[in-house]
Amino acid sequence: MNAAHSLSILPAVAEALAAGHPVVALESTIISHGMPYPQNVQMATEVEGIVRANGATPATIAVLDGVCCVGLDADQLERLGTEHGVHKATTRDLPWLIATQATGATTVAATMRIAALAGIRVFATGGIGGVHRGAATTFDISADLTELAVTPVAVVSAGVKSILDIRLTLERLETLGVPVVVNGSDEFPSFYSRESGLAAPHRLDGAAALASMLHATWNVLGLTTGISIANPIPAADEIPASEISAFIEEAIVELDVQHVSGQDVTPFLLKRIVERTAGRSLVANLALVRNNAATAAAIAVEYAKLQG
Ligand code: PSU
Ligand code: MN
Repeated sequence: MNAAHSLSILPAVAEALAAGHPVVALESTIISHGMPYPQNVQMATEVEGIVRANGATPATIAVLDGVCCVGLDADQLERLGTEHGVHKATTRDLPWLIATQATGATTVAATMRIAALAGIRVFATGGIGGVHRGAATTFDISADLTELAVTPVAVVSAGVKSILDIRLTLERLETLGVPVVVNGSDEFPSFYSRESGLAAPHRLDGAAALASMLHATWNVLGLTTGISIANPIPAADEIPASEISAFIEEAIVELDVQHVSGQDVTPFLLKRIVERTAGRSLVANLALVRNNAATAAAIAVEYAKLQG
């Protein structure tokens, strides 16, 4: 086993990277553990189309049979969306997956790491992980935050879901030295909602301004951190925080009752919220992922121009 055999880049992605054309990474935990079938595979396929329509090449990332794949074909997307026993993989799981030739759907953290290996700088997802409510006793803080501290990839998300403690998540990102910026809003968004009650650490409006911040981070200052770009859900698709909060509280209580812990916490909460909102949360989730894919592609296009 050597590095060349453990990293496989889809030809279309490799060509785009070699030519300096814009590429957008996409994660796969959202496919295998974040949404039900068949919406997960439809979403993954549609989102790749949105990235293309906005001028960039999509690269969905996963580990298949021990190979870190950058760019997946239709059969591979279907496999991730349907196969049982696909591991949820954060960065620390990657060595084991490679060593055992296992299959894993990559979280934001693991996707960032593999994207960086391939030379991809922009990544679109739904929501990032963060500091869980009750972290003072559970110590449950997503490895997405520590990865953002060390891996130079810009992650476009709809902010942080209120299954997490948003205030503490922003504190942690500050401590870790991760630039955080909100696209087009003065408030940090909370995934389903444009509001969270917390101010945006910084605000920029539009892809060109955001790309200039990527350039400043890596090319001017030589920082090696990631960047968290929060892109609020479109107003027409949002679910007010007041409507979803009761469902989230109930799902969190259920965690204890059912003794759910560790890496199962986030997938469990996501599934419960979809069930409790009778699918309404899924519609909002799909809308914000589409929006993030379009924004990320536009940023990748602008950033590529700055590298010319
Ligand atoms: N939040 C969502 N949807 C998701 C996830 C988070 O709204 O699908 C996934 C992402 O892959 C994220 C991961 O990186 O959950 C975080 O898991 P954990 O909390 O175990 O670090
Ligand atoms: Mn966790």
